Amino acid sequence: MRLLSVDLITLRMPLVSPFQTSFGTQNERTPMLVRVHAETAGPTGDPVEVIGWGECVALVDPVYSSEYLDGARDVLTRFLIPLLFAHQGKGGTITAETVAEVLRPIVGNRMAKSAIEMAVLDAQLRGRGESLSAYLGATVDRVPAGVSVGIMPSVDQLLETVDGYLAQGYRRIKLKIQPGWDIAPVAAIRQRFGDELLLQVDANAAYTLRDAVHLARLDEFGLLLIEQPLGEEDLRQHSRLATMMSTPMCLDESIVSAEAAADAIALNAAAVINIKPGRVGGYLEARRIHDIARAHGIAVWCGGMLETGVGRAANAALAGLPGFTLPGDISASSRFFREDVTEPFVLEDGYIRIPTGPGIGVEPDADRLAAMTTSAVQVTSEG
Ligand code: OSB
Ligand code: MG
Repeated sequence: MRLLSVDLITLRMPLVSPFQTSFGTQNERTPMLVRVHAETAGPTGDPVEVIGWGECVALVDPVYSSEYLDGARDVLTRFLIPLLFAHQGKGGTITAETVAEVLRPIVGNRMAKSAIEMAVLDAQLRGRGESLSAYLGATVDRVPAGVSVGIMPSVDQLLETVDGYLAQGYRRIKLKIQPGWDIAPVAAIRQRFGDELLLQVDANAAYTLRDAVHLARLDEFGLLLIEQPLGEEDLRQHSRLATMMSTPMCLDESIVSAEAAADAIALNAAAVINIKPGRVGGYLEARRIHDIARAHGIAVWCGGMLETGVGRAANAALAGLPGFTLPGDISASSRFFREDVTEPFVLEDGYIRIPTGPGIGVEPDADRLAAMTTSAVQVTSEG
């Protein structure tokens, strides 16, 4: 395709309730959408002008990973998008499948890279009228919805919150844990809702290997998995911890690429992998991780980063691939937002329907987008 312009649109969206994890409390989300305007091959091969959308999942502060919103905007504006225009200026064409290779000279910054690759992919698919789910190889038309439940001020409030989600139909509960909020909330949930409930926990790197004996107390509760108890770079230590407890080890923060996934599997550091397209550099790398895990018999599920309908649509498509055998953090828009920038995703019998339209299959509503926008920058070939 021929890139014409790229807009980086930052939004402000209040959360319906504070979301507390071991790394902090979020009261609002400030997603950055990427809007690509391009000329690409239409259904008959003739050029058509299209718009494509991407979403950058970086948080405001570098507390989940090293990337953060202002840094992602900066690297996109000053390095990544100019590299694409430079490639084009030298006669190269831009395709979703080659974006990562063109951007390879810039190290890391995977959330920023993912956002621009996603927008290019959406534009390319919209041009030829193909859905992202068909492109990626999804084999179902809906995915079971799981919900990530933050750390609460009290166990009573937690039970009430989980009760509400189960009443809405959520099919799997993930509890955020941290030292001081782990065994007791899990025990209370099991006691109240029984052993059949699909339950898992996520520590966001809040523990160390010295906590192994304590964490092994979770084993009696029949959890699906424990997600990222140790640090991002602690692959060997996760492997060691996995021998000290029976709850399946799942990695999130540590899986930054297909290479990291291959290492984690080889080291027995992960029995399960949480795949987040933003964290690994895009939907194409996410699919490669799915393929590697599947070839090794490792279960995967699709993580979330409080996405707007834009990212949620694409995550649902990815989660439709056959290796996604566990419910993901793919919830209704209302889990986080009173108002979404797209038509809201809703639960239908505990499932989220995968969009079938061209590209990601959804679009921001122009009025809501304008109302939520706090800043917008445009990058063109003129620089
Ligand atoms: O660790 O999975 C995580 C949200 C922000 C940052 C990290 C994580 C999360 C979630 C998922 O738990 C939230 C969602 O449903 O989008
Ligand atoms: Mg996680």
